[in-house]
Amino acid sequence: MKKKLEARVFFFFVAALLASGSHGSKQSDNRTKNRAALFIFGDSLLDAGNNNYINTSTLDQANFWPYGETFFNFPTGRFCDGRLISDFIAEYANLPLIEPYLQPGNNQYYYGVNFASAGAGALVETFQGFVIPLRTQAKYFNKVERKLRQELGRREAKQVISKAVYLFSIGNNDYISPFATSSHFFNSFTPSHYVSMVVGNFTSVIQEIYRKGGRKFGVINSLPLGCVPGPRLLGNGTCFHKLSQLAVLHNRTLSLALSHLHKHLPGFKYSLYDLYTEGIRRINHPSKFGFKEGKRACCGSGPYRGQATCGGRRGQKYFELCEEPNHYLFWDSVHFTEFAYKQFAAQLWGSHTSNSNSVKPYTLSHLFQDL
Ligand SMILES: *[C@@H]1O[C@H](CO)[C@@H](O)[C@H](O)[C@H]1NC(C)=O
Ligand SMILES: *[C@@H]1O[C@H](CO)[C@@H](O)[C@H](O)[C@H]1NC(C)=O
Ligand SMILES: *[C@@H]1O[C@H](CO)[C@@H](O)[C@H](O)[C@H]1NC(C)=O
Ligand SMILES: *[C@@H]1O[C@H](CO)[C@@H](O)[C@H](O)[C@H]1NC(C)=O
Ligand SMILES: CC(=O)N[C@H]1CO[C@H](CO)[C@@H](O)[C@@H]1O
Repeated sequence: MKKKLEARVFFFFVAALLASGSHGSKQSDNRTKNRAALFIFGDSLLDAGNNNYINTSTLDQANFWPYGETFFNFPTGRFCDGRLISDFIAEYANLPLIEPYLQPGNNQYYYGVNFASAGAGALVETFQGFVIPLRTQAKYFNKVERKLRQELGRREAKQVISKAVYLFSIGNNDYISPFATSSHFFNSFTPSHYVSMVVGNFTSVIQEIYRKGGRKFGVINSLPLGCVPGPRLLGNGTCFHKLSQLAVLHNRTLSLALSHLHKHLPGFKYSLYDLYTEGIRRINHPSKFGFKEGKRACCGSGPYRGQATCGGRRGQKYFELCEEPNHYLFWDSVHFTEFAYKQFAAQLWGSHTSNSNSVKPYTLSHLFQDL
């Protein structure tokens, strides 16, 4: 177990338990009207602190300084200096911050809830035992759906579910884990078979939510995995090709799978955000997007600050921290800064200033407005 932990130089992340309810349907009436809730699933790109409440390692947690140093002024569990894409989306949609499912006392789901868990993948094998896999996140959603039905009644609950937007970032860890652990699971498959399993498990969760009445899905594809600071170490300063190849294959397969669902499921709508392409653009031309540094992380150690030592709680006390996170594209060995997430969120939302062709076929604001 220890060996396996130490071998994990870099990684990602993600949510869940059910608390009992309090408010009756009368009070919720106005809250659910004319407003779409936001349910969040996936990995560390979207985990707002669920992993604070599971038995895992500090590799999969970010609840210590300097995580959270800019916006929240305390470590919330987000793998970032500040807010994540999902936090900005909630703000644009006039929702409050969407709380982690496992956060004690969090049992109000009218605005949605966050199930994401850092390190999680679509496959249960991915960082097994340390994360909340997507399948378990979906089970927690089923509990939430049942609770909404009990509180609001079948009809109103159904409305909340069908108006809601379901936001996902998943797959990154399924591709990182084979290089970060000594597990041989990955080696039993060809890359394309492996990718089809990842996307297959992902879309089966989407279909399960669709069967419960969910209709509006926001999906963030894989980031350029080989070109982030941690994996760049393995590539001797260039992008780690094997990992980027998996991300590209994932993006193609995912894009086809979603358009297939769109054709075959009545009422199914989605926004697919091409984080891969937008990430590469900023890595290659940081100054065009307001960054001073596109390859080196703000927090960490070693070349590119690619070693996952940010915070000094992961087996090595020494780490470096930049003065101004907003000058950097990357916050730590695999994660972006708040400044970067804000740009991605604006594009995914489709705000007028973002001017992006990287969200298709609908923008997320379109899905939210479509009540
Ligand atoms: C809902 O809103 C209406 C006016 O918008 C108000 O009169 C009513 O009291 C509200 N109901 C609840 C339960 O808050
Ligand atoms: C947490 O996991 C460790 C091993 O990873 C184990 O020794 C410990 O008993 C677990 N604690 C709980 C509360 O489950
Ligand atoms: C889901 O992943 C498992 C491995 O965890 C695999 O055996 C199964 O075939 C996958 N399912 C789909 C629909 O691809
Ligand atoms: C990186 O460089 C070292 C020494 O120059 C070499 O042994 C190693 O094979 C290189 N790795 C890659 C992935 O190119
Ligand atoms: C590099 C690459 O292949 N990017 C693709 C990722 O997937 C999207 C579809 O969402 C394509 O448009 C990109 O070209």
